[in-house]
Amino acid sequence: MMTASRQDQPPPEDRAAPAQAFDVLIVGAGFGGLYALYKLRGMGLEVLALEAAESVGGTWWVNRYPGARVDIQSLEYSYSFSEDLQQDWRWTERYAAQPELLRYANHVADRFDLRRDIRLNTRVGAAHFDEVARRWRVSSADGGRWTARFLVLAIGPLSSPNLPAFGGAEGGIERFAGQVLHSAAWPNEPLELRGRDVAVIGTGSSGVQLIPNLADQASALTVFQRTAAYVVPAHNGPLDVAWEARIKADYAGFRARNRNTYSGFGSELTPRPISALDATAEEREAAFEERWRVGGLGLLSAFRDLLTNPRANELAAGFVRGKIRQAVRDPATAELLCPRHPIGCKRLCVGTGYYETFNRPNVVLVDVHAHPIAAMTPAGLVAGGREHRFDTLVLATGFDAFTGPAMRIDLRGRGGLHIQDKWRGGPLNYLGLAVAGFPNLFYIAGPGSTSAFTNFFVMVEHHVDWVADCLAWLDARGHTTIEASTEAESDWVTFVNATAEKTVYLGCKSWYVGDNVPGKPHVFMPLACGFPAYAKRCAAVANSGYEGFIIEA
Ligand code: N01
Repeated sequence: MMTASRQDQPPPEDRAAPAQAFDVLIVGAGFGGLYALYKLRGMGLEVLALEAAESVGGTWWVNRYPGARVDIQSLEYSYSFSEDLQQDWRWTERYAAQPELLRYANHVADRFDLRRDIRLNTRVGAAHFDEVARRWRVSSADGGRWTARFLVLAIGPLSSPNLPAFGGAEGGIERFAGQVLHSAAWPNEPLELRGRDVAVIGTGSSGVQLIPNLADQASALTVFQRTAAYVVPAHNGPLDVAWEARIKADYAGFRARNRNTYSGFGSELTPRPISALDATAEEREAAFEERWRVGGLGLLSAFRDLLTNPRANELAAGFVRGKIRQAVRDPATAELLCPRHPIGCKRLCVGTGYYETFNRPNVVLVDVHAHPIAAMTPAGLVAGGREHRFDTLVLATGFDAFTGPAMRIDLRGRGGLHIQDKWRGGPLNYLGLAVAGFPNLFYIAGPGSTSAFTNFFVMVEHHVDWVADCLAWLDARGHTTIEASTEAESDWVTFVNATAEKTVYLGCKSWYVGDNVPGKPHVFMPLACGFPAYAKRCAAVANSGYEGFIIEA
């Protein structure tokens, strides 16, 4: 199992240097951590953000692979908390590429003077709750020590790379003598792939973005596909300035309408309020074609039931398979590229020229579903009884999602309860925000919330605002700790599972259920009720005086 092995740290309290004390420690300076720092510091709290990387930006710092780009339109995938910021910032493209998103993160850090309270190159190794002092004691591998009343994990749901063993000790990745890259740990220095034989393992969102770019550079590209991906066209291009002006004329209204959609974006593309099964074949074709022409994730909202009714879903899936057969010249390759699972069950991919890439003479597709990768060799890998040789191996194998990022920290709550023990059978939490046994800990955009299905900016602004209100409420009443009750946690997990049952998300293997990581429990981890319903529940809990939480004076 790829989940981080437990790396027990020396107890933070035993370290020599005195710990610095804060009101709040934030782990992570990606878009969640930056906003948490801005918001909580603005309340007059002493806050420090600890970031493992050498830069702010989180996912947009580590995922620097060629072709990395957001799949939600930039005017939507951005902060709404500052009217000045959202008016001033000019996106150049409909879907921002990684360098522009990183510039945006840096701009936000500078504009709001956040850097003075961010410590970079600081990987949190341990965080233990001290029950006597009622404080978190936090330490980093480089000897840093801090304490705080509150710990905010802004570590993201997808920040722990998945590194499959490929043949285990006998034929593991270390046997390969060439260069190995992972999409989520891409080198910062320029990389020359021209003239090289390159292989890619993985055809999820990262692979789909990488593959056309690698095919442009490499002399030969071999794509090892275990599961075919549904890929809709991005139709990216320069940002339409007339659209930008229209949105900016009432940005607050646009944001509010987006917050009222299932996914926190796409309010200008509402679902037809009917079942796909109730439309005629011509109406359906026209609806899917229209969404295909627009591009992006909107295909899945062409009808109201594509993600809840398997028969309706199959109609959309069949439409995309038709597009694949049109795009790919070799019929056998086209069939191999046609996914068979429900569309949207794995996260839908948005790409540019993905299927057409397989028409290129330098690109070969290898099926590692029928013939799994048996072993790595010094020159390549063995699958289907033959050796495939290459110079560079690109792993686009995704993430140990949701639980991985927290479980690689030596994170302990009451009585020394370790998060790896607590979450051995899957993530237990309440509202996707709090974990029983871990007082004064909040997880931003983690498991049990709608994070995986919600525009990340909508998610993190909502979570941080909820946490900020909670801290203000506690302080106003002189309370010191807040902690989810085990009953509320158990009810929440039941709700998460019951919601998933009503969707197509259980119809395939995916990172939503941990199936991409060998040995990880098969548990549905995100919440699929849609952002508005989720936000309503969070608000109801706050308005009730934090029902489901144990609060101590
Ligand atoms: O990871 P993935 P990803 N042998 O898990 C394959 C976000 N994101 O990094 O499907 C062979 O989706 C695996 O095969 P299978 C987005 O939310 C967004 O691509 O498990 N193959 C799959 O093909 C996305 O969903 C963007 O059978 C193996 C691939 O590796 C999430 O991040 C861009 C294997 C992993 O796909 C994750 O995307 C990038 C093995 N042992 C990422 N193990 C945007 O566009 C794994 N695979 C914004």
